[in-house]
Amino acid sequence: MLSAVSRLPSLVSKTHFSLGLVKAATPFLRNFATASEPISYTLPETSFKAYECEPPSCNIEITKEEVVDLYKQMVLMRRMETAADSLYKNKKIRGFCHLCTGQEAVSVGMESAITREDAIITAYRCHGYTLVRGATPHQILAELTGRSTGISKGKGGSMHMFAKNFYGGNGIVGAQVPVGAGIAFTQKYMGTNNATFVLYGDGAANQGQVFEAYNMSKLWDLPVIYVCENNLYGMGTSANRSSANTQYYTRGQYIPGIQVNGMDVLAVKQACKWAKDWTASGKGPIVMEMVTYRYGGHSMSDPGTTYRTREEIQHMRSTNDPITGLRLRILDLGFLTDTEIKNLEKEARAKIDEAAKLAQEDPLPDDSELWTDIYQISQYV
Ligand SMILES: Cc1ncc(C[n+]2csc(CCOP(=O)(O)OP(=O)(O)O)c2C)c(N)n1
Ligand SMILES: [Mg+2]
Repeated sequence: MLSAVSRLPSLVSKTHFSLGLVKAATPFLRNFATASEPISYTLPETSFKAYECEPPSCNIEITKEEVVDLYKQMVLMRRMETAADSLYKNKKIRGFCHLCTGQEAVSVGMESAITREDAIITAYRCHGYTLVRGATPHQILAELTGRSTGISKGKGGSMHMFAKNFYGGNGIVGAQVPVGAGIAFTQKYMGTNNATFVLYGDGAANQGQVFEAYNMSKLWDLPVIYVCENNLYGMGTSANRSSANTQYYTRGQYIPGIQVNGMDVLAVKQACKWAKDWTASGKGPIVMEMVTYRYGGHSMSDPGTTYRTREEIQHMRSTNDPITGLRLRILDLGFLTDTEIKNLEKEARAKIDEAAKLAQEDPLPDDSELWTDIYQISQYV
């Protein structure tokens, strides 16, 4: 009888990284002096692939403080999405709801590499980005439950969340890509030396407007990083059925690109730092493919198991999970003990339980809110 792994679709076994990623590639380094003192660490060689450029270095500096913080953020995000899942199933959240469970390392790693003056724009799978851009779990869960305390005053819902220098939360597949190029144009025009990270999926990657945005941004050498979150599926269609070339990092043709292990938060951080330096040095756009995986269905109305096997999902969880991977590293490096990690997880659970409780008690938006935030009443829009 075939093992579960050998029955996986070839795309998954070819595209994804093995459990090797979670094993520390450097010897044990337990003698760090303080939580904020950096130590040298080597990422697995398979972390990056490059197209028409040199890949980022696998040698990085990390501190205990930073690694533990990344872990806490990913755990908090996963808990928040788990709470959203159960609120939805209890009919406290209505309408669309797209969870990012499994993809936490991308948003958390990205935010840790940039500043709040850099911009991010994404599609509808946006709860995680809203969290890393500074919204509280309470504001996000209140938005999902349609409360006036939500980040969009309860009027946006799952797909329409915003924060400072976070331009959404966009429901039309691919539409955020040229908008992101426009934000980068503004950054260049204003001479701010910031960059824009534009996220889109493997499904969106085939749209014409993506290539139009590539073209304009290369002509003007805009500080834009096109980040394809390749979670292997666009709704129920696998990437190899929708894309003639699934090496998304090569699809900028005249724009260099890198492929990144999007299940490894440290690799994501290193890649985003590298990409920001690239744009800051005036070399123009870069394409980045984050190889990742969503555990849940496309949205809450999709069980997510009709177009892929349960074995595949289980395999990804047990060999590539971003949280388990970082937990193993933390233990390996002697940064925290098992009990300390369990305590962090308990704290995250308590924070989210409290946020979910508050969100459900908060008031609905007032009827008068129907008429606000529709038009910008000013001379300059
Ligand atoms: C212009 C447009 N076409 C179709 C849809 C319906 N739709 C919503 S999500 C989606 C799949 C997109 O997949 P992908 O870009 O891989 O993103 P993921 O959901 O995997 O994050 C489709 C076809 C839409 N919202 N907008
Ligand atoms: Mg996808």
